[in-house]
Amino acid sequence: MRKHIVLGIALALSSTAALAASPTFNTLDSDGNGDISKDEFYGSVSDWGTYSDWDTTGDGLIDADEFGVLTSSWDVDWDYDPWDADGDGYLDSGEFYDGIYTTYDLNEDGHWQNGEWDDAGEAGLWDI
Ligand SMILES: [Ca+2]
Ligand SMILES: [Ca+2]
Ligand SMILES: [Ca+2]
Ligand SMILES: [Ca+2]
Repeated sequence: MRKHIVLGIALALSSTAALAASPTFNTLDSDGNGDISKDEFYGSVSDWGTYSDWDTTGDGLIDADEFGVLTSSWDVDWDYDPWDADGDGYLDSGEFYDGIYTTYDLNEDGHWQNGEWDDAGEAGLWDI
């Protein structure tokens, strides 16, 4: 019983710290295996509000205009169409994070290694 309470407090503290600080490679690599899987990325990145930051209309979707603002702000040259996997003209959060993840998975092995993470950070996705 006592163990459970202590563990609960430790988890609460660590998740608060993760939210307050800039995300780091180690924060995202929750299983500590040296790369960031898609699940690890999805699990943490949604807490930072990145998607909602770019959804300026607040409809829960990123349209081509919002995407255009993002790419010019980050100074990147990304095509909207391949990101919109189901072709409905909007990016839902899954398509958005998939697009980011795939863009920076340079060796296309389905995992982010440290260098790939750095590249995404330098593009302005997070402060490093
Ligand atoms: Ca990992
Ligand atoms: Ca929107
Ligand atoms: Ca879509
Ligand atoms: Ca990779």
